[in-house]
Amino acid sequence: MQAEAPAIAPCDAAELIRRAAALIFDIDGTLAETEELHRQAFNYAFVRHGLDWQWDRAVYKDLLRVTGGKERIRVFHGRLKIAAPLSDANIAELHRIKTAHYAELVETGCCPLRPGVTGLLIAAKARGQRLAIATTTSHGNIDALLSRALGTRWSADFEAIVAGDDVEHKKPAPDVYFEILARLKLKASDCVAIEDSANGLIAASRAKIPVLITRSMFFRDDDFSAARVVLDDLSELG
Ligand code: XBP
Ligand code: MG
Repeated sequence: MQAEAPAIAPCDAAELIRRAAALIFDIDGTLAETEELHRQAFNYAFVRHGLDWQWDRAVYKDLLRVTGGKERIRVFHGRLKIAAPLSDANIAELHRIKTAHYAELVETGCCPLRPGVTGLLIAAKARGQRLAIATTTSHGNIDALLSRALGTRWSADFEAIVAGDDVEHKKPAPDVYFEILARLKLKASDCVAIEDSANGLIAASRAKIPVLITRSMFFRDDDFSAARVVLDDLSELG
């Protein structure tokens, strides 16, 4: 494993956050530990579709190197050399079932925001900082999670929201971050990206945006050496 980012004291981490004109949040793994629910939703969709596929946590952890649920299904299918062909329409239908079930799981309230997230959002708003979302998941999934966690008017606090299918290339490509910078009309150095995975770190770094990592369940041992700060969670910002 490569060396960690030069450890800077949490107070410096808080300073990095405070100094930013805008905070750009990733969703899955960063605001909430949603990947376990995504995994359960994928498995539900496979059963509903009559497939004997079941992704356990170890398989899913490996598949998470592939960003995008539809892309993940295709890569898994490709590895099953003997599998019957799976058309784009089949994958889209599988993903539709998965997304609908994910929303039902989120609606139960079983996936709260991670420690420190709500406090950071409140403090950032009080400081007049601009907030944005740059994610690989879908607008529907963002809305399901944040409506449940922050109320139905959650989007009023986010000036720009860019989801995976809004851009040509998903993370680790920088597309979502370039689109956010364009919409905010800010320089990369004026912002901080808050991420949980190596793919997210690479995407934001390619857009030259400083990155704060909040370690998450499936990506704890990713290489975060390019991050400005690596925290266990956002409650360390104080
Ligand atoms: C994480 C992803 C997404 C989710 C599943 O996105 O890579 O694909 O795993 O959501 P983030 P979809 O950039 O927020 O960490 O099935 O909608 O892709
Ligand atoms: Mg993430």
